[in-house]
Amino acid sequence: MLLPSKMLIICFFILQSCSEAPRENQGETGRSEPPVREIEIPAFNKDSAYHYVEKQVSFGPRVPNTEAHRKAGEWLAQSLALFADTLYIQRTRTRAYDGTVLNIKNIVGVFQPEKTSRVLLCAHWDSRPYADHDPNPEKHYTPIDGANDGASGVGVLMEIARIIHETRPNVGVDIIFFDAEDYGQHQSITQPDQDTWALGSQHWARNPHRSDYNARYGILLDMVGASGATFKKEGFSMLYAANIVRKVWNIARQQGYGQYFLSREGGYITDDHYYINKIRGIPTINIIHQDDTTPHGFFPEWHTTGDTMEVIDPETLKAVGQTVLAVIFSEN
Ligand code: AHN
Ligand code: ZN
Repeated sequence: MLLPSKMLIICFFILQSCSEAPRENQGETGRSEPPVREIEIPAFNKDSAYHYVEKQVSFGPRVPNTEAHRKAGEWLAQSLALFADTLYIQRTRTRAYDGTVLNIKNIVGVFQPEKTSRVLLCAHWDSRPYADHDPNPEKHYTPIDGANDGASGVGVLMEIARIIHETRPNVGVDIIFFDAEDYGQHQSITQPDQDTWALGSQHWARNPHRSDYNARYGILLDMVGASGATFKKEGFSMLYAANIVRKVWNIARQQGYGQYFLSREGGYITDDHYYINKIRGIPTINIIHQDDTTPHGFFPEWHTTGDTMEVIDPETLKAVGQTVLAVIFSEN
């Protein structure tokens, strides 16, 4: 069988009881074998994804109310518009925990708007204003590059946008880049308030780009680019969308990425997906790098000036991107 070289073929074995089971194969044994559905999954290009990460970082720290943030936001919107069928820019002002009024924008790309069966993919595009976990205390108010914390998830989703513009899945897809996820309270504040994080997604969850918006489920990508990343089954994802976690982790294993997607449960992380679940009621999971060898539980350079392109490994971007593509293309 001849296939375009960039297509991968994955066979899914479907249970006999499946209502839409195709006709049974008569295998060499003459006995009936499980019917096989062949699904073509386009190949995720890790170098293209890496380039999208690098481009974001090249603007400098994407901290709300800065010139780098404005320019990066403009570039992101233009880039997503090249691939999406419809683009929404959602601008608002929001008050940060320290009283600063932030001018923020969420960027929404809609693919195949006519489809009612939809999947939401998202990541945050801003970067943290402070390296408040830097080993050097003098850096605790220095803005960070956020190559992994921010740019990696957006880079993977830009590459997916490029692909699904070319090769259409059976489901509609919405890609949302949330702003102001990482303007949460400084680490020096002793009384924690989780709601100071994820301001862009909180706004969207209360005011979606279409008032009737719905999706079957959502997938958030956060810190998906570090070399040797490990993704544990995050607490809120298991609480609100355990079946989606299982689906994604199974597909990751089938794709050969079981060393990244661990079959262990991780901590509860207040992140964009929490508000999508809680406020919007769309079951949404978080694919997030968790590491129990660090004091904060994330990758070693988290919220430090060390979160630069040096931590990014194209193989990790590929493991996540290829898995998410396989999930989307496995839907009817
Ligand atoms: C808290 O630390 C409360 N949330 C972490 C969410 C996050 C920060 N994701 C990236 N940066
Ligand atoms: Zn962060």
